[in-house]
This record gives sequence, structure tokens and C-alpha cells, in this order.
Amino acid sequence: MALRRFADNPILTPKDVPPSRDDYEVIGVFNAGAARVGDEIILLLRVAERPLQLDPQRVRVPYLDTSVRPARFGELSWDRSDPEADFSDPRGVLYRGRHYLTSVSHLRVARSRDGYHFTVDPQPAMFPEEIYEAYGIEDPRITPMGDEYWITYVAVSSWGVATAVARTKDFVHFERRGIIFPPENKNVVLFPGPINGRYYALHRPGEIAFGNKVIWSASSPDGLAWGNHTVALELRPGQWDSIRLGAGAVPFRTDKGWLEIYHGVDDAGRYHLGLALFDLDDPQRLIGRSAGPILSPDAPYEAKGFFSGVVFSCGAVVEDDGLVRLYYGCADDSMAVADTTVDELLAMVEPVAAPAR
Ligand code: MAN
Repeated sequence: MALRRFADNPILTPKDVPPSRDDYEVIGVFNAGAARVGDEIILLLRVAERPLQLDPQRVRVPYLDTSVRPARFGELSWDRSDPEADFSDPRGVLYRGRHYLTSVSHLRVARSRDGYHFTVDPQPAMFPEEIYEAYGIEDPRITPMGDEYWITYVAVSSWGVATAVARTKDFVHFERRGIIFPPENKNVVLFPGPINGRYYALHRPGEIAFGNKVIWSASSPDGLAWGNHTVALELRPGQWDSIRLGAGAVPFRTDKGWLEIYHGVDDAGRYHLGLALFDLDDPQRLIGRSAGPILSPDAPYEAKGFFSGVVFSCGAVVEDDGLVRLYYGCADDSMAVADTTVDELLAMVEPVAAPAR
């Protein structure tokens, strides 16, 4: 295995994060974006909260009233025995044909000097406030762009699951620039750039009538208006990435190409991480892929949790000496880190033909 899990994983769990209000509880801290900012490593955590579940017979789920500023929490609740409510997926409730999430997520900064021990800010960094964010903001990815950091994040509402972008210089002030990929689209990562004058992204459309959930790529003159969409990475039936794919960490530059750590879901519904390599000058062209996964949900904190059998990365930090710290969410519960090097990762990549386009 090219990846070494930190011995004291998980590095952050819900009890390390204070809720945004007293009558709420944090049920997950996971899927964090990561970046080196000066002499600190910053994680932008996805923090999932819900109302305290005081009555075991009732399910209480949060939503936000985004017609007021600041947005105000509202709540829905059902009796557990309600025949019209489907509670089979712990992440959501399906009621009379409508989907609700069982938690609302916001983004929170955590800081570290050594990359393993993090201090979590007491307050949210970005809180849902737009109408397209009423069910929460999730799974941030941090891309360095010149002297700024661009954050892509999933904006969830009754309109569906979209991806928005915000910019920051200091992780204190965030400037929202709106939805860049409308529903359903998540797992959007921007390449650090621009590259030869253009911006590039990987993205993952979903809930299509037929066809598969695979990784697409796109380019843009300004990072906001996207076009030139092509399929970047396809499923491999019978393998670890057979059912569904999504870009994970923000791609980083190596001598051999842009290296992307993506997630693949297998026939049993387990989430693994693996590698895709894209051409340095044409980041929409796939040139390599790892045969096997680089990480599978085998550790106890990955195998069992709120949503079991998941390792899910939104960010890695690559140091000048080639050390790679891969941050990843475990079972929609907690955050972990594993170390490797750029050379070890590249050694796992095999040349492949790009999908036709
Ligand atoms: C899926 C999961 C959840 C997430 C929703 C909306 O159900 O990834 O964690 O909250 O999608 O994005």
C-alpha cells in the first residue's frame, strides 16, 4: 500500500466541533478541503448538524429559511412509524415524493502547524445563506488561483444538488460567485490555474435518465462560465470503480501530468480512492490511471459509521519535497489523514487511452 494512515486517526470527530447553536448537535465532520496557507495547513471542514433528537419516536430534520438574513433554521419532524416517510437512507428522508436531508452542513476552518493536530474555529467560516443553499453547503475543494483561493462547494436545496464557487484570500472573508454547475452536479474540482490562459474543471453530472455517473471535464475563459464539456474518466465494470465516479482532491501538477485522486464506488456500494493522470498542456486528456485503489474503507473508522464503507477525499497537501498528505472523510463521520509521496503515487499510474471525444 502506497498510503500510510496516521496512527492516531481519525484526526477530527464530531465531538471536536462545537455546534453553531445550543439546541443542535454535530453529527459529522468530514469531506474537508485542504490547502497550505503560509506556515499552516488549513482544512475547510464540512460540519453536519441537526436538531437534538430528544424524542426517540420522532425524527427531526433541519432546513434553512433563506428568505431572511441571516438565514434562520426551521425544522420538520415525523413519527418514526409514519408509513408515508422513508427513513431507509440515514442521509435523507423521502416524504410524499420530496427529499429532505437529515442534517444541514456548513463549512468550518481548522488549522494546524504539523498537518496532524488541528484546532477548529469556534464559529462557521461559511454558513448556508443563498436560496440554493437551504439544505446546506457541502464537500468544499480549495484551489490556489494566483493570490486567491477558489472554493467549489455543493449547494443543496429543494431545487437539487448544484455546485457553487466562492473566493477568499484569508479564509475569513468569502466572496460568493454563484452556481457554476446547476443540478445535479457535484464533485467539482478546479485545476490550479489558469493553464495556458484557460481554466479547467472536473465535474460529475448526476441523476440522468440513462447513462452513467462518470467524471466530465470542462474549460472556461474566466473560471465562471464553463463549456467544452467532454467525458474525462469512465467506469470499469467489475472493478473497484464500477458503479459511480467523482473527482476528489484538487488535481496537482507533477512532472508526468496533473494527478487527480478520485473516488470510485464498487458493486457493493463501497467508496475507494484511486488515481487519474491528465496531460499537462491539455488537462482534459486522460493519460494514466491506477489499476487498483490507493485506499479502501478497511480501517474500523472507515468501514463503520454514519454511512459505512466510505473514504472520500476533497483535498491533499503536496509539500516541496514531494510529501503528500491526503485528507479524507471516513464514513460521513470523521476526518483522517494518510501520507504518501508524489513518486509513490506516480508509480501506481499506468498509461491508458483517453475516452473518445
Ligand atoms: C448524498 C450524500 C449526502 C449529501 C447529499 C446531498 O445523499 O452525499 O451526504 O448530503 O447527497 O449532496
